[in-house]
Amino acid sequence: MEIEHDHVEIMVKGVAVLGSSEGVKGTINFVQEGDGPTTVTGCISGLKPGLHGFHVHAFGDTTNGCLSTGPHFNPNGKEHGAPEDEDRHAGDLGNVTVGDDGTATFTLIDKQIPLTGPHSVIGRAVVVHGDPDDLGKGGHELSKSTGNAGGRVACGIIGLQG
Ligand SMILES: [Cu+2]
Ligand SMILES: [Zn+2]
Repeated sequence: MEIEHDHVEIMVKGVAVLGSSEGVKGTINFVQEGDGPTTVTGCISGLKPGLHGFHVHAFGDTTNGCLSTGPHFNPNGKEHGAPEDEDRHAGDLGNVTVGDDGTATFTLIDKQIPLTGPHSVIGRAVVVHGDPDDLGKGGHELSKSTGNAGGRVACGIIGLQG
């Protein structure tokens, strides 16, 4: 009897525990099957209600807090944009929506943040901002680089999860 191995896909998981000097807490989970898209699920608390920019930044370095995580992860040299845009940083995951209770629970699926290969986001960082990401369309001088999303209120290094 022959066993088919063609459709066996390896599942890789990552997790980031958010740290913050401003009382924000949260956990972000990442799952990718084979070379499919990555599913991100998150639960964050302690934020002001409304939209908050949410990105993968280039470095998993928090020696100087969230500042040392560098710019948005951008291996293809693009401009800042919305998750659905062709021209976007790989790390541009848009906004998370925080309710009146200060918490956000969300799931998003994205093709530009793999957990394996040369553009893997393992070892990089997720960052939550104080203000909404304008998705490159705000006309501000920072719109095309950061979405003018304000300060970095929480971040966490994306590590491999078993
Ligand atoms: Cu950011
Ligand atoms: Zn960006």
